[in-house]
Amino acid sequence: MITVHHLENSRSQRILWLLEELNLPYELKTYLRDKETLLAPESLKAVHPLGKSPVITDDSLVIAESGMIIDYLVTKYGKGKLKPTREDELLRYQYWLHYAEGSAITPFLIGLVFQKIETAPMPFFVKPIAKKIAETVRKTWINKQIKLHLDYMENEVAQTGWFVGNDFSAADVMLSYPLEAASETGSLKHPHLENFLNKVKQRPAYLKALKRGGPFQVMPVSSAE
Ligand SMILES: N[C@@H](CCC(=O)N[C@@H](CS)C(=O)NCC(=O)O)C(=O)O
Repeated sequence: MITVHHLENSRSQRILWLLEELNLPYELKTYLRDKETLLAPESLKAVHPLGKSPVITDDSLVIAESGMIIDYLVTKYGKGKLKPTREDELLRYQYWLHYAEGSAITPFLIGLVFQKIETAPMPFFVKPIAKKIAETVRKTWINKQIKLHLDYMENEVAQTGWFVGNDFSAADVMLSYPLEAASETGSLKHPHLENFLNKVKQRPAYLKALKRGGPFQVMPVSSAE
């Protein structure tokens, strides 16, 4: 039996969605984030030493990392669904699985760190300095990198409406996360990517996963802020 260790408002939403796309039965164990730090609870470390989500168990197997989990599920249980077989498409599919977590999400995560720096409690005379540093990094690096990646993905998706070939694949599930981050932070001004995101968010499996996993925010904000 597959069990998804699902942290609220997190990347594990993608795993629920994929399981719904494949119509596979699974057990759901939900973990709540700490309200102030937004970190996962210690109990998740009993499943995997890093204590991050997503992580799944499949009987005695423990599998972590979104891309690895997605490829494991599609390869083992997909019966040919959501993964291309043509060699050129398979290479492209693998590329996007790595790219989503290895490249596309990075500037958003760094943006989140600088947002934390700006809003952290500190002596009043330090605040303007912290704000200035955050602003500079945002202007000179973060925003430019986000634009670079979004422009690149816009161009790629413009070809067929999907990231691989003519059909929806598990690579689209992986890439939805950085695109949801872009949409939430207001940086998504790309018609093909917006169209892609609207399309996937209307898929019955996406909606079913939301119902099962609960409301989903990519960039949750601490209640301590
Ligand atoms: N690259 C990993 C990232 C895993 C990760 O950082 N997950 C976040 C949730 S989106 C998490 O567990 N955060 C809570 C924590 O770090 O305590 C993946 O794609 O699975």
